Formats: sequence, C-alpha cells, structure tokens
Amino acid sequence: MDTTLAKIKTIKEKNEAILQASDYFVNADVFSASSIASVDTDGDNKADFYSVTATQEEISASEIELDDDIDGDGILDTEDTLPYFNNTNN
Ligand SMILES: [Ca+2]
Ligand SMILES: [Ca+2]
Repeated sequence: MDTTLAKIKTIKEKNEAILQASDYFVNADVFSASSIASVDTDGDNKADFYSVTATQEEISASEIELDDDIDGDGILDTEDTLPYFNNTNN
C-alpha cells in the first residue's frame, strides 16, 4: 500500500503527524470574515464543523455550509473510514 499513512512507520513519526494536524486545526482561519467556522480541509468553501461558540442564529444567518465530505475524496463522512484523509491526492 503506497499511501501517506503507510509512510508513518514509527511512534515518533505518528506523533509528529498528530502534532501537524493539531497545529492545522488550531491555526486555521479559512473563513476569516466569520467567527462561526475556521477549518475547510478540502478547500471547497464548506466548513468541516462550526465553532462550539457559534449560536444557531449565527449559523442560520451565515452562508457557510457544513461539508458532508470533509476530505473531498467523494466518500461521504458517514461512510468514510478516514474522513480526514483523502487517499486520492498522493
Ligand atoms: Ca470543505
Ligand atoms: Ca470523504
């Protein structure tokens, strides 16, 4: 299997990958004009999730939609065993 995940061989490499993912989520600000969402993993202008501080009124007033395929690989999150890993972009 020739995938990015297969390249992670050691605990150190796994921990570094987790750290990189954590940094991405903490520092993402894709929807800079809004405070209700900040992460869009596949870049399709649909948010991975809404902020825990976002109210339903703010979400309803916003044009930001939730993404049902976070990694953009064509497999819906409800079916995707790795919803944050697009295995088609190697
Ligand atoms: Ca998206
Ligand atoms: Ca997917």
